Amino acid sequence: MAQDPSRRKVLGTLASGSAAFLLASVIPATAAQAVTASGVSGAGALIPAPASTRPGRGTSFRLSSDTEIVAGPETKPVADYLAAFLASATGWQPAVVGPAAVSARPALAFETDSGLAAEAYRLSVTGSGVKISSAGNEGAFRALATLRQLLPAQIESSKLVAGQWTIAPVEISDAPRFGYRALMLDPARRFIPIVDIKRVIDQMTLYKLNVLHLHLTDDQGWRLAIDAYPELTKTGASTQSGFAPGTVDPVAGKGPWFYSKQEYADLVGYAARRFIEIVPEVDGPGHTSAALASVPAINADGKAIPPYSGFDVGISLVGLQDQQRREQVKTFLTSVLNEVAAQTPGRYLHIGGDESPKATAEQYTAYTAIANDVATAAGKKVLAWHEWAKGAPLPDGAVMQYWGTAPGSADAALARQVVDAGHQLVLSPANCSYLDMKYDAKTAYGRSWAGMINLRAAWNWEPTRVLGGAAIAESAVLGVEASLWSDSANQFKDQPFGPGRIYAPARTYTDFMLFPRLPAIAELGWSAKTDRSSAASYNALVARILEHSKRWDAMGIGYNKASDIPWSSR
Ligand code: TNX
Repeated sequence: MAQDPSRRKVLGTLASGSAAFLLASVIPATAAQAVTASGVSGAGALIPAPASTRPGRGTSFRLSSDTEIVAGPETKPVADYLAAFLASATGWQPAVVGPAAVSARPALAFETDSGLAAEAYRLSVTGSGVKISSAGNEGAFRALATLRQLLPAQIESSKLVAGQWTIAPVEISDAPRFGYRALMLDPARRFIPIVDIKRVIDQMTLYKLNVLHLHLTDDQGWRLAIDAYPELTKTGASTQSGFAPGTVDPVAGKGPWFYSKQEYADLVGYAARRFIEIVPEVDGPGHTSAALASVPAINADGKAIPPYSGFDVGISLVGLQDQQRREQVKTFLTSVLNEVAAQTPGRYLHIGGDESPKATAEQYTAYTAIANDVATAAGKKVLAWHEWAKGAPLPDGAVMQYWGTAPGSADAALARQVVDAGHQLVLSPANCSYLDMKYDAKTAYGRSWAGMINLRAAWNWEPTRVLGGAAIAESAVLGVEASLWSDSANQFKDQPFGPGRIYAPARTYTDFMLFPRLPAIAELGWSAKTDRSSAASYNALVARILEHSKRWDAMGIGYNKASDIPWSSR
């Protein structure tokens, strides 16, 4: 690939961002040496750090073959989930019993406290039992992430382990800073089989993430079945970045590569049982080659284009030059967004809007007006990349996702206007949370147009300050997102996966790019605002990450042993 249009664009329009760019890409040469491997464990190693932790008194809790899980009907689903989770590594299937049936033995008990917010919980560990208090299942499920991390790392193993399952006494009281803590995956560019998305969802649960944003459509592929347009998942799904029609994906086999309605519904349910909301994205008016190859009527000249399997961005635009074309686009979007909305229990439809250099301002406004109306009529709130705010007036409750890199830039000013108009932002500044960026110059995959993002850069940013100038209000931030794009998922030079393999399997790429950085961003979304710039706070994070890497080993996660982290000292 000779050109990198997104990089050109960023350097062109966000030139004033060089300071932030440098900030994110400079890795102190001494970072590895600076970290003293003061081992942390148990409550001291929790990620995200809880709001409050107090050492408990007395003896440790010990899980044994006859430990029961106590739960009323309100939290039975999460109690059952816990029983199944514990069974894999311990080989014991704890009985889930109602509060009336409690024996004298130390138990894992759920209790309801309707005074707590939905995701908040208290967790108390003593020798006589573990008690989890929450308003309902959601808070109980977040507490499970903490409970898992308090148990030895081997509890994550899917195979039987002869372990000593004890937890030191502790009192934790916890609630999230932001309600939207997201990861974005990009199956449009590099297809991700459903089993691998579920695997990522399971990884997300350990870090209390609660939104999975799926970038389902782009130039290189359309991945969700739409009954009204079967061609979208024939022609439109016959490509990936680097996979022309008819080529074979070493993991996913021959195309077309897409999710049937049944598979998507199954995925949505799988996520929902883990209290993760799916936010589907249908991108436009640019990033639409796959749709343009499948639906002639939405092309400016009424003719389908050939399917696209390259690596560029900013190359496509639906026909918007006159009223007649706009009607065609509206017909298309109405069917598509209604079908997607009908399959999406969540609140939001993400309707894209990024990188549409081929659209005039007037055409862009026309598209955003159509999509806003259709999404709203389908009963969903609009989520879109921040450029969307340049278009038609935003509907009530619309949320803009800021991906700029430069505090004080025109993009940041646009995001600030959005806030001033009373809308919230999801923050995914590309130089901090675009996890398709390399960690450092040695990283085998990924890109660097927004800088390199090592663990420190992924963690050391403050959501209310990314626009530059005065901090925006806490209430203007819906949350944060780590975005793992895949348009260049194949771009590694050293081919670490054996002779002839050019494309990493999707799960190899997600494991490597998400770990260790995703837990750091999850902490930004959940934990209280704090100064993350000091060496001491960063060293403490590294100590926790080192401890967590044992857990990733038990989970079979192929994380990146980035060279600025002293893995050997764990
Ligand atoms: C920009 S920022 C994009 C994506 C690319 C990504 C690569 C934004 C909303 N769009 O189309 O995949 O850069 O880093």
